[in-house]
Amino acid sequence: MFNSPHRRFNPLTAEWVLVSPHRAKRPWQGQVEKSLTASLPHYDPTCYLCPRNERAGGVVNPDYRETFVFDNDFAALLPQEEPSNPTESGHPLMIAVSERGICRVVCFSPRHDLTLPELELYQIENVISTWTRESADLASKNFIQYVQVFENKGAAMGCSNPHPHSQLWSQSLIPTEIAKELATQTAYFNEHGRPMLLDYVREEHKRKERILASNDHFTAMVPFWAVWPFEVMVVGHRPAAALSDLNPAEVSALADVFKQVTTRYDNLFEISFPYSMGFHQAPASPAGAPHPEWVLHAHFYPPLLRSATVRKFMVGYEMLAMPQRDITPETAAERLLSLPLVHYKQRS
Ligand code: H2U
Ligand code: ZN
Repeated sequence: MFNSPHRRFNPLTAEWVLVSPHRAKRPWQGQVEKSLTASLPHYDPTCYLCPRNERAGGVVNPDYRETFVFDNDFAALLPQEEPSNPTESGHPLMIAVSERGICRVVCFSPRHDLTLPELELYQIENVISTWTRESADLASKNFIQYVQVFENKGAAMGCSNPHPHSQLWSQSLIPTEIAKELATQTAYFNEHGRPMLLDYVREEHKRKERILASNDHFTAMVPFWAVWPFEVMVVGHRPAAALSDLNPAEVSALADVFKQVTTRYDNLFEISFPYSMGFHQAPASPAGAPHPEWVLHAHFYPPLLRSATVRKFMVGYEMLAMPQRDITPETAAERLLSLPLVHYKQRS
């Protein structure tokens, strides 16, 4: 079945992906080009994220030594009390509702040149703890329903600055992707009495075809229903609604899995591998509401397909009909697993 066109179901979004493995018979025969990655300085005097430098709004960054958090100077959402244009409902086909929120930026470290896989484990733990602290702070605001932690990495993903950083956007609406995952996980839990993602991880461990990294508390795999060629999902081993539910051992375990996944990513084409990565936490509101259906997880969506310069475009059929992929998730996992766990820059 898996050598001919078929579709796979994503139970988290209740959407299908078309898989066309026969089109990928020759996927890695083409030349693998290495893009020349300019080596970055430890400190860049023109970078608005480096310590001691001035940002766009005129604020000067502190001489920070670990992570650094600030409110986004060009935030997509604002915490305004009184919306200047309240709900517009003159016609049911033209609905606009004002939206409140808070956006923050999190720098991983003072170093302009060190991405996640190049950081020490304790530094990755520190980044996760910063995401946790900031998520909890934003979730505690009465008008916030959801906190999205994400990293846009690389120019290919529209990242505006190579200084390793991530963002938190929090808002008063449960966003589209979260609403889908809440509905599917709730329905599964009501039907089976178990969280969907725990059943899924158990099945992946039985099959051992798509797992990339695993320890006591987290598993990373190319999901059965992956859309992006080298998509990865990192899933916890127990129900957890939010990053703030993790204990110190789980934070270390998560850092370990993140380091393994991002190292393999960089080693694939020996470049700093671009992606959009983000955590899916349960809605933050109503505060304290139990979420036995929710298993904390992260999605990595990398755009590259065949080389450092050949990317997968979500165009044509994908835009107009449904997502499609050529290489199977199993082939992608096999390829990532064949790579060393030592970062290419650290190999002599
Ligand atoms: P991305 O490169 O992932 O888009 O993130 C950079 C963010 O940093 C972006 O959202 C913000 C932009 O609004 N920013 C500031 O807050 N201050 C600045 O001085 C420049 C950029
Ligand atoms: Zn910098």
